[in-house]
Amino acid sequence: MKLYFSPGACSLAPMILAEWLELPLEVERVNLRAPSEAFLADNPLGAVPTLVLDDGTAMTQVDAIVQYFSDLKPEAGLDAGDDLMDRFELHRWQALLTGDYHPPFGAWFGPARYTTDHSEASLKAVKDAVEQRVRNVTKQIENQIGSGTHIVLGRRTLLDAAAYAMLRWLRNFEKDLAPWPNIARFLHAMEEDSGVKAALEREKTGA
Ligand SMILES: N[C@@H](CCC(=O)N[C@@H](CS)C(=O)NCC(=O)O)C(=O)O
Repeated sequence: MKLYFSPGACSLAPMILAEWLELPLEVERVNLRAPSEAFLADNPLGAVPTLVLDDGTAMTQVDAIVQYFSDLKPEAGLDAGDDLMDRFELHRWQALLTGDYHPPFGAWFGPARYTTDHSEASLKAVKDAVEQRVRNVTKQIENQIGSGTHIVLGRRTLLDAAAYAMLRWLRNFEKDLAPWPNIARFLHAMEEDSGVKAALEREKTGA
């Protein structure tokens, strides 16, 4: 199977999962500003991650893809398991990350998509507004991590990979992450992980 990715994007989440689960995964770097026809045929929204199975089936949406990877090897225990409340917790934080956290970053990186006035002042106004929103949601994640190094259940889950891919974007606002010491500890712990290191290397080399 092949994953379309872009360096620095949320496509890092399934790349980390593939390392943790030792899944055979080809990767192909895409230019999000000038997506190829072949890529758009697999994902008309031109977004990463996009996964293409060996039979040609195209799969999109980061939550669905990381869940798919985790389900390929349930014995690795990267999902919530059967406990009802554990499942609720994992899905709740997954929804917060992709529903509340990721979208304002999309607007911060590409403000022109969110206003019809493309003057410098208007684009700056969009970025300023979404930065405030990012900071508010970030506080929730900072409290959730608490004194630990995981997002939910006090152990490594697929959500650590998804959260890492998104939380590293905070360095655009505060390089030293000083306002968020728990998130800084989480990112540091992830960056010490051999699977994360390998995924980051693949992002760099595209191989
Ligand atoms: N809802 C999608 C969002 C994916 C998304 O927006 N990915 C970003 C990179 S982090 C992207 O490809 N942006 C390019 C674009 O939207 O044109 C998902 O969860 O996979």
